Amino acid sequence: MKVISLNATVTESNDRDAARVRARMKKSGALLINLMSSPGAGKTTLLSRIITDMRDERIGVMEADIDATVDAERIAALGAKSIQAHTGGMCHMDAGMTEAALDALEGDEGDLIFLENVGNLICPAEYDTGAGLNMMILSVPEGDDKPLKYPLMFKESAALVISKLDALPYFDFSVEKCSERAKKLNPAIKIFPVSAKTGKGMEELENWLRERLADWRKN
Ligand SMILES: Nc1nc2c(ncn2[C@@H]2O[C@H](COP(=O)(O)OP(=O)(O)OP(=O)(O)O)[C@@H](O)[C@H]2O)c(=O)[nH]1
Ligand SMILES: [Mg+2]
Repeated sequence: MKVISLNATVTESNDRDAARVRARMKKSGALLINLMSSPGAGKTTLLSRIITDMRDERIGVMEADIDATVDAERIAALGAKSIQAHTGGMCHMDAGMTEAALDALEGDEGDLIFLENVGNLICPAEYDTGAGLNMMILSVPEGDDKPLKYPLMFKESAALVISKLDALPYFDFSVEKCSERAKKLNPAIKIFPVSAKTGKGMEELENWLRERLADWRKN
């Protein structure tokens, strides 16, 4: 029986699409940020806070979900440009899907374009979307052991947002242990403990995003 492995074909094709997306974003000057996390870690809440705080930047959001339009509606209610992408059952966005979402958003004009990836700690980390920056959220109720169990997303992310910090009194979550585990996988990872609910830690994260945008436009 002849057996062929198609994994490399899929990866190579996605890498070509991702390079095209990245070149497009470089030309437009907008920084595309791929935001990943498990379901309910707080992606849409964090983005809502960023949109409210960073009124000086033009922000667009592409919401990717298997179904529903609630997240895109939450973003649109804040006055930001948003679209909802349905993945047709897929548990992640790849670069071709991201390109189609950018077309729908008309995302070539703007400062920060966020892709809220499908809630999933595994598959999204395996696909380069063409983003200039990968960022992930781990929320306090999920536990500080997640870098041990889902290492790839921590390796692929430039920043780890530890969210729902206001819930620390109710969970056995050590910010220090979690940070150590993440840094062991990815020594360069930036860690931002925040509460999108109270606003704690948001300024540091938002300043860092402004710096990343300036770097993206310089280099
Ligand atoms: N206490 C607290 N709750 C939060 C915080 N951020 C988000 N939440 C709550 O967590 C729940 C999920 O938040 P979402 O922002 O919808 O999470 P998500 O990652 O976008 O979820 P999916 O798109 O479904 O994967 C909601 O009930 C939020 O109100 C926070 O900083 N503190
Ligand atoms: Mg969401």
